[in-house]
Amino acid sequence: MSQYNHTAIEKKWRENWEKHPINVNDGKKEKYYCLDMFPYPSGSGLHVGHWRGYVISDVWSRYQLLRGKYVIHPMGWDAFGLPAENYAIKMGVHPAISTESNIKNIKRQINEIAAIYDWDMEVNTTDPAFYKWTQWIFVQMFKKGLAYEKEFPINWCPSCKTGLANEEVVNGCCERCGTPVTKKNLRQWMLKITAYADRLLNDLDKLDWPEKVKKMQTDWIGKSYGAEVDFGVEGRDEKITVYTTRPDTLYGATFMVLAPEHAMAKSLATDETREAVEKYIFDSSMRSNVDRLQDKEKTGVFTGTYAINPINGAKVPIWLSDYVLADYGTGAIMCVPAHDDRDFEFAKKFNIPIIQVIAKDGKEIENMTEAYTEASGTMINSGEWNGMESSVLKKEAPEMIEKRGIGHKRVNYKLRDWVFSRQRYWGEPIPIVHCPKCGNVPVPEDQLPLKLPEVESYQPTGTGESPLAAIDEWVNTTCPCCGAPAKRETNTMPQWAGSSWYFLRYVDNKNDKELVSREKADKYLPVDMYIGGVEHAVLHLLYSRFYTKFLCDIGVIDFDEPFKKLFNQGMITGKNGIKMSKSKGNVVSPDDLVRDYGCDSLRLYELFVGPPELDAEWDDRGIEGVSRFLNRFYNLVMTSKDKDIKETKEMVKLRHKLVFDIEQRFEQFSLNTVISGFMEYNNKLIDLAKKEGGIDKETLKTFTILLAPFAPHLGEELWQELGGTDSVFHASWPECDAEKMKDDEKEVAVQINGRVRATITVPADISKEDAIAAGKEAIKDKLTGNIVKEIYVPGRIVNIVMK
Ligand code: ANZ
Ligand code: ZN
Repeated sequence: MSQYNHTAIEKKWRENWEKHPINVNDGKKEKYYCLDMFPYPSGSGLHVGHWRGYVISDVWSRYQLLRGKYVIHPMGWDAFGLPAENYAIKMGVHPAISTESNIKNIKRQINEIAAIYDWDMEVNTTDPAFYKWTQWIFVQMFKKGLAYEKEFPINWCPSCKTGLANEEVVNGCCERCGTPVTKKNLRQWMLKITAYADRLLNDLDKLDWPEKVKKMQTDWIGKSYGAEVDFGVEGRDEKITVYTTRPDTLYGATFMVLAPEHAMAKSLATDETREAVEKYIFDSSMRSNVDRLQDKEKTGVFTGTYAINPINGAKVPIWLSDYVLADYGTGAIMCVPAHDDRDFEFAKKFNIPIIQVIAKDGKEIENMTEAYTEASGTMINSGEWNGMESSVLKKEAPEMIEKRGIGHKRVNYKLRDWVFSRQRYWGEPIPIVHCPKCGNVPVPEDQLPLKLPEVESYQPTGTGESPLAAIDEWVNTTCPCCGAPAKRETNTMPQWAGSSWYFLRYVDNKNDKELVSREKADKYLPVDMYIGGVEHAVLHLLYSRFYTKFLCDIGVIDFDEPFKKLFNQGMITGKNGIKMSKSKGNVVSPDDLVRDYGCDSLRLYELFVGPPELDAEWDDRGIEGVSRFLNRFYNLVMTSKDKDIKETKEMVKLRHKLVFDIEQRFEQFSLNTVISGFMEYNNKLIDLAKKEGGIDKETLKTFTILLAPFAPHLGEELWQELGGTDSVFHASWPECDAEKMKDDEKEVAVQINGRVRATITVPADISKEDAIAAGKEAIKDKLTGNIVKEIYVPGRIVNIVMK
């Protein structure tokens, strides 16, 4: 068996594609936009794990090409952010310089994949011609009141020395560096993403996305229905409003808890409790959210004051505890220990009465050992509500409470406005001027981009100001409105700013008048298929949806969801599922594998390692198998092509079955089984070739087309060997004919005791059991006696012997 020369073949076709591009927009074809999540150009380059996503998207793109589409398949760079800046701090090199050299290197590596990226569409978020529009969007949001300033305690990473959005805090730690996040009072720019909460939630229904990701966004938005209930305060005129999603349990509220930050917390203290209350408030303010959330033991302090439950006039003690969050609901809750876990734990610890108001299994429990948290069961101990079903009451109670004048219906969201400023250098400057007379004035649009100035020190100040604050010439400016001396905003945008809209820019990346022309947007957008890792489920993917909706609202584009379909690929890990990283020394570079086996083999192997949506452990050795398959197919074609083999029924049948199987698996995105399918059919064809002296051209051509998206170089080469004059990607995707897939059939006589009673048609290769069963079915009304023997003469007779 001869070895195909992958080096020569791959070189030949790369050069050919350079000269004759295969993905051309003739203005007539339907567009298909297949997008990769664009990479951050890090210094360490690509490993085999990065390859996988790019191979998946390229295979899918080439498949669409064969389906007759014009494929939009762009690539770009998400290049602002901390790593480049940290590198600058360490090496004293301007981030733009290290970014540029990283891009060069990664681009070279990406080109090794032989993907059909259209580099004419390339974008780079740090290019002023690009971030002009990132700033422009901010200005539009500012004008619509969606970008605003606010001073409040934000998440602060003491190591990155910057504020963070809620989405960037994972289990209480900085998403980037893992340092526990603390709070810091800072003036911030905020984006009012909450104004879009309902649309972001409801429109998830429109999307062909993995359910898992939709659920994560749903939970993140966290819409809940309930009521605000007003509790009076004993001996005072004030009242305290709580938010509850379980107003049905109102009779069971035996205490109340306020967040230590609640405006009334301090004032509720009495002379006896003041010291303890103030200490508790102070201690909580010193604790980071991580500590507060990870608390094993509930802590709290009694204020000495009582509230009045408005439903029954019961006197309930008011406590402070940091398990109640200041910025959710009203920052105060009514506590129902019988039906809420946290309240139960708290009540047990501080000996507060527990009143069950929903029967569990029809009973009142004598000694509760845990809360009964389900909203199902009959109401008890609940006055006029007794006997009602709790799930019904849960829905009706808000209205009842409203009618009684003790509260009102209320919908709440977990989603918070987006903290949009960062106290760092390497980001888009926020285009705002602070004027003592005019207030915040946006930089006029014709002065955008507002370019990032050169600085001497990239070091964050740690005081909550960005390094830009140290450049007087930059900070001091004049007001665009009144001309008075004014100061520039010194914060920059978060790393997510550019990636929230970059996909719109690819299709019109050189337009200096508009973000994207409406004509091009209508023609080429939105994205049909978006491929990337699942780690972006609530950050990038939520922000992008928000930006798209906003740009739709102001008429820039005419659609309000950016990504119709989403595919999350799994990660490639080293041995034992360990993430590939330089520090672990388990990074596998694609370079050697490409050299030894060729790009096509590595492309196939990247997909063969397992279902594309699942993580997979990398093992170099497996690439031998796919490489052997490609060689065997190559040899089959080379030995058959000049023999002019006439197609047999068997060949036709295999051909149609092949198309059917491959297409079905393709459409289900089961790319690993497409490849195992190729291997199976190749073996069948090789067996058949032994019998028939070779395989007919039509079958070989069909196989070659199907294989081409996976192994594009070899696909082109074999297509040419089989007489193709144009690119294989200009052939059309083969059709399969169900009729031709059918196995041959035979007529079989069905006899009883040797006398023919019926004839049936069965597949030629039917098994004995199936033939007999089919025969018996055909004569079932005549099978009256005891069957003593069943005989099948293959392809001819079923004989049932009866007594
Ligand atoms: C009484 C009650 C009884 C509650 C019961 C639950 C179960 P979601 O679904 O997340 O919106 N809550 C309200 N504000 C809070 C805050 N700022 N910090 C901590 N907890 C808060 O949860 C709403 C429920 O969480 C509310 O309903 C309230 O407790 C609590 F058997 O009120 B519930
Ligand atoms: Zn002014």
